[in-house]
Amino acid sequence: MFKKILIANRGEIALRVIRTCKEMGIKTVAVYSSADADSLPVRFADEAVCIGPAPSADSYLKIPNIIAAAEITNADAIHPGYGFLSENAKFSRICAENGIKFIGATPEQIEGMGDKATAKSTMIAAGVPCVPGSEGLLESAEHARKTALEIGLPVMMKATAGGGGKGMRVVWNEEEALKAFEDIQREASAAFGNDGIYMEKFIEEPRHIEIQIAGDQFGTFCHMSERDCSIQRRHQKLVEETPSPFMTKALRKKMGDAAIKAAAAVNYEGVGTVEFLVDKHRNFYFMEMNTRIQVEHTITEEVINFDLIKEQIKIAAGIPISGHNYDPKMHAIQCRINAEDPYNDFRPSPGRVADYHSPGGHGVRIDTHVYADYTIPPNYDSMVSKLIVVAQTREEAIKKMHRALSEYIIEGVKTTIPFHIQLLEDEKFKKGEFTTKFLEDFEIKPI
Ligand code: MV4
Repeated sequence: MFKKILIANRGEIALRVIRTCKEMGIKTVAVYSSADADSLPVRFADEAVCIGPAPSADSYLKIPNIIAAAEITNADAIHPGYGFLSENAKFSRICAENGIKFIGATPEQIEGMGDKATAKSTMIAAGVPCVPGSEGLLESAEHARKTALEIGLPVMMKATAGGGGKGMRVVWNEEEALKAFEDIQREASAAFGNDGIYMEKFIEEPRHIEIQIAGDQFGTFCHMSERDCSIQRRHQKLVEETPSPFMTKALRKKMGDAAIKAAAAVNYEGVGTVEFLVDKHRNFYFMEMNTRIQVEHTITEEVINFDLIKEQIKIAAGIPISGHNYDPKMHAIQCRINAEDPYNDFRPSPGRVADYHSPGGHGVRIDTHVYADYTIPPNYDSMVSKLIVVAQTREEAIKKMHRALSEYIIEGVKTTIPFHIQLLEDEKFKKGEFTTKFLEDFEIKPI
């Protein structure tokens, strides 16, 4: 087992990883920017190293500084959390070259999954269901127009280097296909330095359902149930739950098997997530594979009573997986509490948290790095905390979450708490009737 892990991240996920390391008897090194000198990960880690000034590009993304911190402290592994360098092939490679175990995917896996058209070809070859579409990349605007007619309108055009909603367009007619090709090509070459574009049938009003998987160095895999992440706004998830209210036992088995096929096709080692689009007929299609721990891993932990960070560290150390395929008996929901103003287009609201009181009680979990008098810096994402509840049924989980939100006191910054309270009171949401389009039509009532 590792003796000392450096956590190349900040905020709640840095704290989350430190907690599991402590329980496993592994020493920890926090790295921090000058904006995070007073943060809880710095206080709770065994050692802490400043890696630069506030901007991420000069600190949490600065590979030489992080590697130097690992060498100075003699860390034998690096946990990258989510975001920042967690899916950076170059960082994964440099860690390996310096004899430091990167707790994440290999450079080859990150590159293979990062190029969406390549990832899709790999999945088709492995027998994972994908949205019908172009074979490989489109060569020209005219090729795009012809392919759109062959596939059948509407279609979606996507930059192969995109993902998470960047570089994509819905196309409803031939003229739009011509224009979308030119537009995406220009945008993608500026944004990603890669102008490859592919096309697929547009799935209208899908659900976003993802499967948590784990695989070890011995080629054993398991799927650990799903998460429904359809409640998103501009590709930012706000609420996640498991099980999905749309799931059936038969669909879970089919999607779980497909997720394992996807992971096995790239010899995946570690914990990961396979994202699917699910249409109203319960057809499902591979979308992306995430080779990192995700923000919403918490709800899976609650329903299967299992520490996914511990599993991640154990797999990286060469220990066989201890998870298995699950049909969860409990229901968990996570609300992302962001320092954003839901009455003002979710505008970021960083600043000093003047007062802070978090809810508690049976079945309530909070993952946060925030405390009273903490100042949320403007340099990073605006997440304040993750509020997670677990209960026997979805109905009880919704009631518990509503109760917990009503106890939550965060003063000095605007938060998404009022949004969450109203969402939980929505009749359609309560019935589990929602797709990725739900928040487009959801209007928050004035106070
Ligand atoms: C789609 C789609 C409909 N049809 N592909 C958005 C993020 C990127 N990973 C893929 N996305 C989509 N791909 C086809 N063929 C609709 C979306 C989509 C979406 C997917 C998941 C969650 C929220 C979404 C919001 C808008 C569009």
